[in-house]
Amino acid sequence: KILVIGACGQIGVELTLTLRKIYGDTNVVASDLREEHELLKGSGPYVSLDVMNKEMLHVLVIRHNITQIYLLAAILSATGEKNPLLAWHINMQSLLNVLDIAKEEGLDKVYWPSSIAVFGPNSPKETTPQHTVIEPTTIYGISKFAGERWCEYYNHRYGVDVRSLRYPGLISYKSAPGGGTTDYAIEIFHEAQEEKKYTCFLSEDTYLPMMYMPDAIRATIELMEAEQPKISVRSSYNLGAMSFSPKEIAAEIKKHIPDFTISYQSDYRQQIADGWPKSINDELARKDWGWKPDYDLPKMVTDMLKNL
Ligand code: VAH
Repeated sequence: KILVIGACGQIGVELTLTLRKIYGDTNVVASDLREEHELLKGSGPYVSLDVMNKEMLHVLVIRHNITQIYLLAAILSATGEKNPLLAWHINMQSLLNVLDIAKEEGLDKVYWPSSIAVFGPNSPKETTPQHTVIEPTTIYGISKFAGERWCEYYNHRYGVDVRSLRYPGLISYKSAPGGGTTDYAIEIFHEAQEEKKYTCFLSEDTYLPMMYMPDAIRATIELMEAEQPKISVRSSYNLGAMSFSPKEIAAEIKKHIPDFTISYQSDYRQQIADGWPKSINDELARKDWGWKPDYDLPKMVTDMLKNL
């Protein structure tokens, strides 16, 4: 049985629905601190869980015969900078609780997301390599980099089959984003449809690696279903699809909503974005387990506007 922790979040909702489609509704237990998300209601078992409570998590794993855990609960980059010590505590202790229970109970697999936020101003900006200078400057990035080190440690030392992806900014319409720096790329669609205008909190040429949620969910499943010998990275795989700037996504939206206008008002999130890569080299994911993105900017914008 699979346990999804953070099932009501931006990734959690879609991952839970997809896992239920593949493995069967009753085989995927959704959990979150918050009450059950509308889209999950009636689609399978749901439990209220605080992942920081290791004993509660351990009891839940045993009671529900859990054999795999997907840990998606985290404080993201923008929110993290407002409360660094809380973000560090939540992002690290939740992972350590899951890894230690996975070791103790001999779970089959664990999934934990990292992020391109592990890279900092001193990393190469273009086609950022899998192995390079990694000096994150946000607490979120620091916690994700430290988490990668713990994942590799639990794999090499205790044989825990934990797998991870460095997601780019993720864009989706089914559930709200959770306080990230890339959230502008989701807000812009809502504002374009409702107000026909959007004031972007990043400057027009802030070029960032991005991915449409269907691609991110498929990448996660494909990584988790890959045969163990194919996995050569036990920290976290670079994963890419496309890169764009606010100016470029606004122009693409304008093709569908001609009188849409965008203005720019950078805030504290500009500095976070400026420290991140512009594009990612994900050749290892492509070589090891056949990664290939499906959505580019035009295809994503069309699908987002159709579904919003
Ligand atoms: C954030 N959406 O903005 C997340 C992600 C690469 C960005 O990690 O914090």
